[in-house]
Amino acid sequence: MALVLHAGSTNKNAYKTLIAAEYTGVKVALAPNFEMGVSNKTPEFLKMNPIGKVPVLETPDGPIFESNAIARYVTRLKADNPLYGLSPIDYAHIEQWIDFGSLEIDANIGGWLRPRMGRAVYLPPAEEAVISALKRALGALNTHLASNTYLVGHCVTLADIVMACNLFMGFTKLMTKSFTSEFPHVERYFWTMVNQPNFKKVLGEVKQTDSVPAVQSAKKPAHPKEAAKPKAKEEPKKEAKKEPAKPKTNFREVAIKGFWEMYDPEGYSLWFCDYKYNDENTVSFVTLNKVGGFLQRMDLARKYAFGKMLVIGANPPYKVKGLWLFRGQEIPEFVMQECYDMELYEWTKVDLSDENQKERVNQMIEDQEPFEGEPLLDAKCFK
Ligand SMILES: N[C@@H](CCC(=O)N[C@@H](CS)C(=O)NCC(=O)O)C(=O)O
Repeated sequence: MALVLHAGSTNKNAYKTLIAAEYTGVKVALAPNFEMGVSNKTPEFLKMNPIGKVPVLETPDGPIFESNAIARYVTRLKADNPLYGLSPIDYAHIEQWIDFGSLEIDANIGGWLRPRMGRAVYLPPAEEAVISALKRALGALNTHLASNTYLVGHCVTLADIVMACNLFMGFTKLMTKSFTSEFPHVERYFWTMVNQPNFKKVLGEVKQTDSVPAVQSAKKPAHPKEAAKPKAKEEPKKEAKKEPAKPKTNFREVAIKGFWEMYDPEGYSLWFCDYKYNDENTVSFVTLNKVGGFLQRMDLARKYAFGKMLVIGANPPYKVKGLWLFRGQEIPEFVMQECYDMELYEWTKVDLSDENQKERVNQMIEDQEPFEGEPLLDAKCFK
């Protein structure tokens, strides 16, 4: 009789047990008709796991929760299982890597993924902290794997199963090739593991994600991006100031149409700016401060300019791009001379006869997201 594992069929924590069961020759079957959020909230389920989380394994001796504990149990059903190492020191190292995989890898992948899926509050500095902790852990793992095919000894152990299942979430949901290429031994290790026949039976064909999911807006915290107000012929009033985002409905209809109606192409010119050193924008709040500083220094031009600055990207390095309206056909000379930030940007005059450029202006005014295929970290308005 198969042991029954309560979990959805795509749960990476359940994969740990299913793969260990393949290696061990133990029969484990997923509970039929399991429905996440329903089956695990029933009184019967809560008797097996009072926190109501999956996976849970039913055994003849009672239920077990916590995926690592379940995988250990299944592994120990076979005496002298090589998955558990051949000596006390191997055993200790297997436990070491199981803990490392759970606490240093999985916890940070989860801390990165949950806010992006709308399951926790998204805060850019918090995301940076988990990505940086994850990179630190992957760096250490990479160093170990530079001279080891497996985590412990010379064959697959439970440590590899747990580690690969934890990495699975990262590789399939968050860590693009450009992210993982910094850790070539981890890449080699992951692909070797998931292509082992016993892994493949459970995981099927694994494909690396080619993008980081955009933050689900429902739970995005107050992170107001300013709605631009067209000011073509008016005197701009104040320095950069935050306003709550306006609903996008009819924004294009009303505000953007209004902008073009008021825009005086003889008296003003529009310019795109592109930060020349985006590679340096590796820390979100430093990048945001840099843009904030630029807007403050542009205070001297507030009678002559209106601007919109976008900080773009799901991950560092962030791109900084902007749109500026200056009085006259050229960027005023004194702005070029007085505001040193100006030379940090590439300036391109908007060609209004080009519909694509005009559309890009609209998108920048509107804080369109995704912008050029990427989410916005922030949008700042100068007026
Ligand atoms: N440390 C637990 C984590 C279990 C866990 O977080 N399970 C998630 C699904 S992967 C869950 O059941 N969430 C439902 C809930 O939070 O109510 C383990 O490894 O089993």
